[in-house]
Amino acid sequence: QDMEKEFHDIDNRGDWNAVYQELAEQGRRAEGTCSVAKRQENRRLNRYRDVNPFDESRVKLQGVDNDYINASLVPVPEAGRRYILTQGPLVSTCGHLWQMIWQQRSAAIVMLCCLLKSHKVKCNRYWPREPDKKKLFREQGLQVSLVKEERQAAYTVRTLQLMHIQSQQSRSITQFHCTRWPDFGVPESPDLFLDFLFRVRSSELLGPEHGPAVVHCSAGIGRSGTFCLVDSCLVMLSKRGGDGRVNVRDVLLRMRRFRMGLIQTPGQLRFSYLAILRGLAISSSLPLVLPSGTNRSQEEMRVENILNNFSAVAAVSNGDHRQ
Ligand code: PTR
Ligand code: PTR
Ligand code: PTR
Repeated sequence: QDMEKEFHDIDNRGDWNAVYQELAEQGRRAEGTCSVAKRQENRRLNRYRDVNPFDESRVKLQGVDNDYINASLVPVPEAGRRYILTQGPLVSTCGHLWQMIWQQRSAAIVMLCCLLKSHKVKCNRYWPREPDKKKLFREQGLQVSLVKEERQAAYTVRTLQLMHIQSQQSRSITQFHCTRWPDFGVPESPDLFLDFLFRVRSSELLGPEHGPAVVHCSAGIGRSGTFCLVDSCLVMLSKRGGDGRVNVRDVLLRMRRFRMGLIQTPGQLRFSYLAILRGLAISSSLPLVLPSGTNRSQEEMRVENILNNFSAVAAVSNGDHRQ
């Protein structure tokens, strides 16, 4: 496998820092504008001043005066995946998060951070703690209740019920909460991470018959980017069969066209390779959710456009790289 060789080469050269910095630089050169995120009235809706959705790929709330939420739609067509990456909500944006989940018809939430770290709030709790306590989001006309909670050593799975009050319609939303992954860090081992990833996948909620899964950590870039990169690369490899290849760096750069800063450290990049290699070795025996036929919507054409623009940029920077 090319990827395995690439991994060991970089390891032997002790070069992850340089590889990561170069990728980050290439990513930054291709970044879009974030003018809506930076508007005065939206500043308080961002957890971090320096982590914003691009105008082109931000998810818009519907039917409201201000459609802004710090969330980006990240499609990976080669894997048949679409994710919404978003920040851990603030007290004032929990209702927006649920509104987005309702409107985008998402069925899964992948949460990769804890609520607190060293007494600092990293994400506001947007779900009720106990089954008999419902959380009401009056402004959005939505109500959330906890149906079931299953605790494992490294993650918790919660079944939540999201109700649209006016229509009395309810949907089940599954939240997969990974509880042992510090910001700017990596999970304890690839196997522990894959255990979580395969649990998420076996729910089949990442598939194209549902709205995009909502993936978040605190800023919605470092850990969320790592999760989505590993998931996508593993799907691509399984679709391509035994000796298929995937260029991890290219996949990441493409994803970074839709949300800035995906993967935040050299260690997270190295961990992604490790998890993909390890996942490849064990995935043959596990069910993967394969995408079925895709319908070309207007949105897909838009995505293709963004990617085409990107290819031009990537071609230039890859050229630089080979010299
Ligand atoms: N840099 C953030 C901002 O732009 O508002 C502020 C921030 C504060 C970011 C704390 C991260 C923080 O947590 P930690 O230091 O644990 O990463
Ligand atoms: N956010 C609710 C409202 O807007 O009315 C209030 C609320 C908050 C209700 C939290 C329940 C809550 O659940 P818990 O007590 O478990 O935090
Ligand atoms: N300015 C913040 C900082 O650098 O601390 C932004 C930030 C915070 C970026 C957390 C990434 C973070 O990690 P994650 O995306 O995994 O929550």
